[in-house]
This record gives sequence, C-alpha cells and structure tokens, in this order.
Amino acid sequence: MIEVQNLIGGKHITADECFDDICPSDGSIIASIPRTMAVDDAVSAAEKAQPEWAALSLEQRADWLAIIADALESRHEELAELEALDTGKPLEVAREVDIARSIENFRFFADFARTLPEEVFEMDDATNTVLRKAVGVVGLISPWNLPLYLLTWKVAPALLMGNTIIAKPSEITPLTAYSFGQILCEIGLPAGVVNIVHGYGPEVGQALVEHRAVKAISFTGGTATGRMVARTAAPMFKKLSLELGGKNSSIVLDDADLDLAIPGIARAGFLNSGQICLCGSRILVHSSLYDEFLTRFLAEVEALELGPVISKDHMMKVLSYIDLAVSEGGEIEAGGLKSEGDGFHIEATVITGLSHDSRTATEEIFGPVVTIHRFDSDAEAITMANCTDYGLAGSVWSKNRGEELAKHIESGMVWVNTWLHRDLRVPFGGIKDSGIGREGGMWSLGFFSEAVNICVKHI
Ligand code: TXE
Repeated sequence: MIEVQNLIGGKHITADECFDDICPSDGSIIASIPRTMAVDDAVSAAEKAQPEWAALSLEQRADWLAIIADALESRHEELAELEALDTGKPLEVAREVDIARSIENFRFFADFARTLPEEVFEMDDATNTVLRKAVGVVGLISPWNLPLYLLTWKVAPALLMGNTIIAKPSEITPLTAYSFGQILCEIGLPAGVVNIVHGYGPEVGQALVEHRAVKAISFTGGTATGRMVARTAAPMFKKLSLELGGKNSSIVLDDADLDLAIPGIARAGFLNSGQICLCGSRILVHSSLYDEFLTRFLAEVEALELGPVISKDHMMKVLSYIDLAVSEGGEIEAGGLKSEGDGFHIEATVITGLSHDSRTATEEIFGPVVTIHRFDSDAEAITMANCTDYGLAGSVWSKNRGEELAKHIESGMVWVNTWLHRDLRVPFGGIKDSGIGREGGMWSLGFFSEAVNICVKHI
C-alpha cells in the first residue's frame, strides 16, 4: 500500500487525514491520499522559491528540463507500471503513450527554448524589445485520464518561463504525480519550485484557484468543473487556460480509404477506453459506404482489448448513457454491458439508429461508446459535425477532400486521414464549451509568461 504525500518546499509531508485510492482493474485499495489543506504552505514555498528560479537564464531552466526528462526516462518502466495500476489502462498504453509523452514534454520544451528568436521590432527612431517575464506562482490542475502526461504538459512550459508551481493532480490517480515529486527531489530541483498538493477538487483545487498569490490557473478536466474554476478565477483577473471536454466527430467521406479509416476510427473511438477528450465518439459515414463500414468496423471493434474505465461512479455514468441511447431509439450493434469480473470494465459499445442531435450523440460520455450516423452530402456532414456544444477536435477520412472539409469543422483541431498525430509546436485546445486558450509550443510559453515591451528612443 502506497502512502501518497504532499510535496511542499522540497519535503514530502505525512498527512493527518487520508482517503483511499482505488484500483479500477479490481476495485482494491492501492494507496492512501492526503486530505490535508496544504495550499497555503505550498503557496508560501512557491513564493519563496520564485525569485531565484526566475533569475536563472532561459538556457539554465532548459537544462533543468533536460535533466528532468533524463530522470523520468531512467524510471520509464516503473512509472508506466504505476500509471497502469492507478488508471487500469494496459501497461503497453501507459508505457508507449503516457510515460513516453511525459518524457517528451520536458525534452520538447528544453529543445524548443533553444530555438526561440529574439523579439525585436525596429522603428525609425526607436527599438522595441519584447521580454517574456514569469507570471509568478501558478496553479496546475490536471485530470485522471492521462495523469502524468497532462500534468507534465503544463509543468514543463511553466518551469521554463520562470514560474514556480503548485500542482493539483486528480484525486483519482495520484500515484505518478507522487513519484514525479520524489524524482524531482532526488535530482535536486531547488526546493519550492514544484509543490504538489493532493486531495479532493472542491477542497484543495478550489483553495488553489481562490488563492490571491496564485497568478495563473491552467486547468484540464470536465466542462462543468471548468465553469466553476472560471467563476472563481475570472473576477480575480488571473490568467486562465481551460482545456475541457469534447464530443468529436470522425467523418468518413465517400472517397475514403476504408483500409485506413476503419482501424484509425476504431483507435480514435476506443483508445484509453474512450477516456480521452480527443476521442472520436460520433462517427459520421457517407451513405454509399455505410453498410460496408459498419460490417468491417464491428469486426475491428470485436478484436479490441480494452482496460476498465476509471471508477465505479464513472462506470455507472457510462452505463446510464447506454440506457439513454436505447430509450432514444438506438440499436446496440456491439457491447452495451459491464464485462464479467471485478473492476470497472465496460464492453466496447457501438450504437446506430440515433439522430445525430440526440443526447447520446451530442453529450460527452467519456467511455468506450460510439454512435454511428449516415449522411448524404459534405454539407450535411458539416452540419452534423457542428451540432454539439463542444468544439475540441475531429477527424476527416477522404482521399481528396479532407482538408477542404476540415476548414468547416467548428473545433480547435482537425486531423485528416489520421488521429492523435501531434507536433508539439502546434496549438492544442478547443472552442465553444471545450475551453479557452491553447497549449503547445509558443502558445504554452505565452500563457506562462507576461510579455513586456521595452521601447528605447534612439538619442
Ligand atoms: O473531472 P474534474 P472528473 C471530463 C469527462 C469526465 C468529467 C468529469 O467527461 O466524466 O470530465 O471528470 C479538480 N476547483 N473529463 O470528475 O472533476 C479535480 O480534483 C478546482 C475531461 O475527474 O473536472 C481534478 O484534479 N479544481 C478531461 C481536476 O479538477 C477542481 C479529462 C479535473 O477533475 C474542482 C477528465 C474545483 N471546484 C475528465 N473540482 C479532458 N478534457 O481531458 C474538481 N477539481
């Protein structure tokens, strides 16, 4: 049994009160999580560490990111095992997706820092120089679906720009964040530069968002929580980045290569048991290909091996959406049930016969459930794709018209003939109820800094 501890000012602190961390694969208790209100102490430690950290050069901080990347890499397998235990995802996914990308997050920003151009703008009679100063103490709130991956995606750019951090990982999956804190102590990152506070969102997360000394909040999680975070942070004029939910379409045009589209769309629908905000859970297929697509897609889905969903509550929520689909007139073509055994397993579920604007087809389920709908023209596909309150991502599968159609999708990201293919320099984020702001490359560095212009008159 692991005893998760808060990391404050370079020290791990034993908690007076704790609650249980449950393994989704079998429902067993695997760790105790602190329920101490440690935000004030963490903020004090971060404030104390901030001037010295900000005084390092960008290159020195980039060197630190590279050291962190190396340290994570040396513990790749151990971290993957912890992530698999805490989330229930297959070890291979934890290894190849979660931990590989966590390492890459540090490696990428370390290298990216060394490519930044000076921002100097000459006038006839003056020279403007743009400086990017640290924001100060920043709060990073992350979810349970890709725990270390999404946490480090925020930590790396925040550190690079000279901020000190209070991270609040999801209380459902604290293990890799705890281990990450231990690694930072081992490599000697200065005390207080990264502080990690565990606990319930409405307690610890809320206290972090409310704290006056925390100048920016970067949040990834559910849309309803994001709304609460914004309600608190906006009147305090904090910088705010919200990466929220999605209900993304995978669109199969009449000229699609089905050999490519079928495995690609199955992966988009069911990777991480459908618990990725980018998952393509509404599949729109041109009528001319519909029957062939459905037959071959069902065969593809049958061969998938899925991990459990994250918790009992979440399993009940996902199953309730399957009931809703039936009451809305949907036909269950595959899956539809809780799998045998302990743990929170749900079969890969494919539903047809629903209207594209039904609740099942427009609300975020965040589980292994996809709906399939048919359309007759590109214009109809665009209308159907845009018929949700979300606007995060989507994919189009077409030999010739994918890029053109992609321009009409109301979302922050669209893939053509692929999915989850990422260059970390490009903007990542959503529109509509999927959030505010962008992460990635310069967008992350812009969020975690204050741009200051110094205009010097030539005399
Ligand atoms: O997320 P929450 P949950 C979606 C998905 C899922 C739903 C809820 O639909 O079913 O969100 O998941 C912290 N002030 N996504 O309940 O609650 C919380 O402790 C400050 C999409 O896990 O939004 C955790 O660290 N913080 C998403 C983080 O917010 C608060 C990934 C996210 O938790 C808080 C996960 C508060 N008042 C779920 N309340 C994606 N876009 O990737 C909670 N938290």
